[in-house]
Amino acid sequence: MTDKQPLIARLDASTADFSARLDALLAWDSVSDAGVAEVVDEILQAVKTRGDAALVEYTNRLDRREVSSLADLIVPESKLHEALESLPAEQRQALEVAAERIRRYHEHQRQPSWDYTEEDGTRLGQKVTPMARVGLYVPGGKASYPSSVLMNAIPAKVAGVAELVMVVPAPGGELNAMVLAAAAVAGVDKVVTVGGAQAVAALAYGTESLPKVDKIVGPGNIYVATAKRAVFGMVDIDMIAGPSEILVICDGQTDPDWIAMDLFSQAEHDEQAQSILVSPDAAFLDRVEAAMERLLPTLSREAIARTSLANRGALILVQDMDQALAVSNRIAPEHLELSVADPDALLPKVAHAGAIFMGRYTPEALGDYCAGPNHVLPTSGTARFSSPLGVYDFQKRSSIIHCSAEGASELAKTASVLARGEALEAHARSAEYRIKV
Ligand code: HSO
Ligand code: ZN
Repeated sequence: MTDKQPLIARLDASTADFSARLDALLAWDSVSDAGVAEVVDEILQAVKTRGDAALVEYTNRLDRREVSSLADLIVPESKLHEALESLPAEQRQALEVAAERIRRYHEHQRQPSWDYTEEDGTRLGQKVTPMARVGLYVPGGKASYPSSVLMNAIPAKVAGVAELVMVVPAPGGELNAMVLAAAAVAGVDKVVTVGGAQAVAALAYGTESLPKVDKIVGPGNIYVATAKRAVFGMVDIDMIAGPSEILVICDGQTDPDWIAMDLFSQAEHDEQAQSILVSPDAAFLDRVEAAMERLLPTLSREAIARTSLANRGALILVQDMDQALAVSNRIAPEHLELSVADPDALLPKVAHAGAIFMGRYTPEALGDYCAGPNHVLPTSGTARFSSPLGVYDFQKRSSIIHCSAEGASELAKTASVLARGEALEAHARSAEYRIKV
């Protein structure tokens, strides 16, 4: 026996301490920090009052740039197309295939306007309108993913957003060519190389050179998340994403190497990511653990994955599939893989999950890149009440009411009674004028 720390925790759902251990595993450090909030407030205030000048100062200071005006931070459209053309053919083609599939999927999500006419001729309905301007934040550091550019930008464009402005920090002037190429493929209208809270401020308030947007989407570090929270209400925001998670339910019949790699695909994202396997087959959990031991050292991001698995990973033994689903529903995972022979039999019992990957041939990685559905999903149990990013997040609704003379006369009687009950005289009389005598 060695006293080496295990690679991943083992839990048994039938033991008395299971619930407490699961709760401990699900806890994570959320983004809120008084020091950060103070810095962010100062930046928001500066950009709000001094616009372009403040944006240029912060960008020069924080991103090691030496530009003299905001114009220098705007990436010309020709650069986006150059970036696309400079990619190896294979990468360019993969981006285009992924973009096409994401677009096709999201086209199904468009919500149409609708109306109906009542017998008296009164027409009621709902008019759906895209947001006019949206800002997309793309991080500059380790999580600068071209796939996330596609996943955020394409639904906005499918919704009909006229102006999609992408902000991305360029530390030392360096930009990721594949991120720019993804922006070109997705139809982003403008790219500005600013990042951090200052970029969020510019999008929310507008500056002399940059238009104010209606909604800000996209992931970012704690400064970006704090800034998004602060401007929410003045503009809409998407969600404040927590660490990424995967939960795999397996009947024990899938190749353990496949399951090990599916768990790693989440764990390699960051140290706080969470990978959980649930199975009724104890011997299978042993086989997966052995596969993990063997395969982990072959990963380029071994250190990150190892930390994530040690801190937040788990192999959970359950009695049967019903218990597996109960555990999964309690966690409400961002990604749920049903690695079983008949996933359709389990699907009706899944109450909460951001995305559901059906069967042994549907690893999360295919959904992360190119299956079609969005990879921006509710994390940290928020799948209990929220949904994947979609076209509907970039559309809003207006109610339509068109009364006929006859319809108004009838409705006014009801309105008048309610208005007088609320002691609102003008409301009552406004309605009563429409009553036919
Ligand atoms: N799994 C991430 C998305 C992603 N994976 C981007 C690879 N690139 C969201 O949970
Ligand atoms: Zn991923």
